[in-house]
Amino acid sequence: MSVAATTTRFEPLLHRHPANPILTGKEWPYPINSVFNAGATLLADGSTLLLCRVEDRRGLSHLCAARSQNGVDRWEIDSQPTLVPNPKEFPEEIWGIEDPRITFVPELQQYVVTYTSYSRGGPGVSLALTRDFRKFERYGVIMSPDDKDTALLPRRIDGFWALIHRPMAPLGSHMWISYSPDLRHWGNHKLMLEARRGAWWDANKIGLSPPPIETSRGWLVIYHGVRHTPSGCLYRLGLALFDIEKPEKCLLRGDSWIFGPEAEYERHGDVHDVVFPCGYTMAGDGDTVNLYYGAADCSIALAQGSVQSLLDWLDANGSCERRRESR
Ligand code: BMA
Repeated sequence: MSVAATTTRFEPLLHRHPANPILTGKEWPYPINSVFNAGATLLADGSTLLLCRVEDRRGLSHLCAARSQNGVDRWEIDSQPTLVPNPKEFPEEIWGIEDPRITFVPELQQYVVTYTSYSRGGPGVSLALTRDFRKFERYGVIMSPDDKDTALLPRRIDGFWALIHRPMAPLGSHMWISYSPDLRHWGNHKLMLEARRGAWWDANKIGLSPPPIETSRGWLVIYHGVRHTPSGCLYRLGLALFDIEKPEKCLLRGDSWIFGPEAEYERHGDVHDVVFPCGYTMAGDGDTVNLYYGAADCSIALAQGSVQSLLDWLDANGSCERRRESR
């Protein structure tokens, strides 16, 4: 690590929107506990859809859609839950469904939603297809527990669909990528990005945050790292870049986190010190990224940044994986 990296002031790459938090439980049309960790996408008419994780007053989560013309305010929230756990047909959803990520897949002309289904056996990964966020075709569990933090890449790689996910293992929770011919059967599993060890901010447990951003340089990945401290966990965000045709190959990874809990609504809530993005939209300029994140498991906030600046930061501060040296 260079001296400069340790002593210069960090210029923020992601800027909090002044209207933050942009959605809270107070706006909800029916009684809930909290709303956070939303998947995001642009709809065909240019409006923004957030598929929000809503925790009810039993502690179980479902998903609810909110739509806005500008992606910041005047949200039209479905008057009833949009996707509810259906444990009769899908027993793995018995304790709720959480943390959706949305990928629009041009080949299918559908949105693929991957989400955590909380089963008696632990959290697993489920997948559903939709054209309109009103009707869903559920595929059920595609990755058995413990596994979460998934998103599908928007197109096939060498003829196979590619899914990033985060299985939990006693030696650490790392990001993996798996391939499938049909979105149902998954194999060819590859370790994609490892949690570091020891004192690092992203030691022991990392996971994909929003779906990867496709750039001319590769798949730009914003991931979360979890630091365990005596007063609880700290969720922060880091950056890495992966090969466009071989997405398990890490090209660059930043050493320091780029965004962490600082604002009051991120520091204090049902779970303190959590920033947890599950979705982004890209602005018309093709560079501005609108990152939607759950704050302290209580509200949804927005931060904006430039893809070019994120890539420039990685060029200046990232290195290719140094597995043996750094851990
Ligand atoms: C993670 C996920 C997120 C949650 C975070 C902090 O493990 O379950 O849904 O926001 O913990 O509680």
